[in-house]
Amino acid sequence: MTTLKTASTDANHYIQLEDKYGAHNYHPLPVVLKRGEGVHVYDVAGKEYYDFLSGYSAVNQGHCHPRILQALIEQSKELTLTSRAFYNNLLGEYAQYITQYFGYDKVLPINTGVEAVETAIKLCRKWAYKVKGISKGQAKIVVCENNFHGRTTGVISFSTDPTASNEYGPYLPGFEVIAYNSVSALQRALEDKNVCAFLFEPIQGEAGVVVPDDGYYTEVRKLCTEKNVLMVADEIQTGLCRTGTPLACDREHVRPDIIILGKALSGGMLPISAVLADDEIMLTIKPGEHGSTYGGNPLACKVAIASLQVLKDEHLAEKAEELGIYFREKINKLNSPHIKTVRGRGLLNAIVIDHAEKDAAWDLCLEMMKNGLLAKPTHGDKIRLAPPLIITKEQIDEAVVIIGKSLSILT
Ligand code: IF1
Repeated sequence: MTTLKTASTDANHYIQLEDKYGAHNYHPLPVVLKRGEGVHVYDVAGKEYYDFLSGYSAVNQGHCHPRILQALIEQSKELTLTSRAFYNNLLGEYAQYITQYFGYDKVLPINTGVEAVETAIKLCRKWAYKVKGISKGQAKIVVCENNFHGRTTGVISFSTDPTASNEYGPYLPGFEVIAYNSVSALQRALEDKNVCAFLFEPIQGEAGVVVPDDGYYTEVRKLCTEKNVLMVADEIQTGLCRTGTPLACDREHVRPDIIILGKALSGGMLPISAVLADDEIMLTIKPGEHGSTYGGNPLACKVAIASLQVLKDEHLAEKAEELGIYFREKINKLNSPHIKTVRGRGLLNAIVIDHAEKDAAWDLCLEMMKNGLLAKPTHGDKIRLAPPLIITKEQIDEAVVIIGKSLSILT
């Protein structure tokens, strides 16, 4: 009988356990976290850190937000899972709340972000055949270079990142890759009558927080409308106030045909994702044609309502917009020769490191960790900097001091 060792303050104990018994599908920073509260996380030795990754934008509301936690605790004592074989007293209320919150007819509740992306792909194909009238099996979806939409074999089939897709073939057909932020490339792609949808990230997160030109969403909307092609916004990372507006597409007052949400929809409590669309699209899937064991479970419904209420009641979109501008100004004022640029919208930002040493970004993250701030490089020379949206101006000041101090290791 294996006995769980008593809690240790020795980080190596936990790192070695994970190394021995866990798959090696990540390369984490050497820090072992035990507690989170608001913008801070604490390691097993009790050291405090600013969390500038926020669970990849899943804890926009801050770690263990009391109001979301209360919803989780209360509902977990009542009923956590019914499956969709039966109705429950929360799914209808949640569906009404979230559809009115974002202004769509219906929601399809699911669990992880990539499941929601897969669901959106299935909806686009159903709509292609049953509404647009594309020949069965011929529907095409246009996607962008350097996309990241999750890691199922279907979704990595249209990834352009070899690390995410190599040696996972054979791949799902029916996708065309075009340049991101290129209206002309989209225009050309939509000449193909078999195209049913354009799936894109309003800001490319994994690619290193790549922000498209102002007006891109407006142009995409116009082209998709003209060509009767569904505009599908993956707002899993950019949505829920992260980029300074409730949805990133709100910045241009553009309404996609399908919105995909995840991550902060639960405030980091458990996997909750959702696909929002109007009836013409959503009702192309009939009973029994799609589903999931946990999709729409009452615990997720309760937690998601609380998570959405917190975003609104605490004005987190406005805060992200104001503090994002402040943060980028403060980073620029560091005038570091090793920061090529800082870019982003709201509190989804990244710095691009300029240094001959290829591991410079990683080394900087290790130094920031020592100085009490956690962030991680993406694609080599970019470091995503995305704290919970509840951060204060004073805490940003402290964080920028840590970043500035840590940059000194890059001689
Ligand atoms: C990892 C980052 C990556 C996403 C968008 C769908 C999904 C994600 C725009 C899938 C997930 C996570 C996954 C995580 C690292 C992180 C990430 F950009 F957020 F940093 F990878 F690009 N659409 N993003 O960002 O959602 O199934 O994970 O719930 O896989 O390493 P999921």
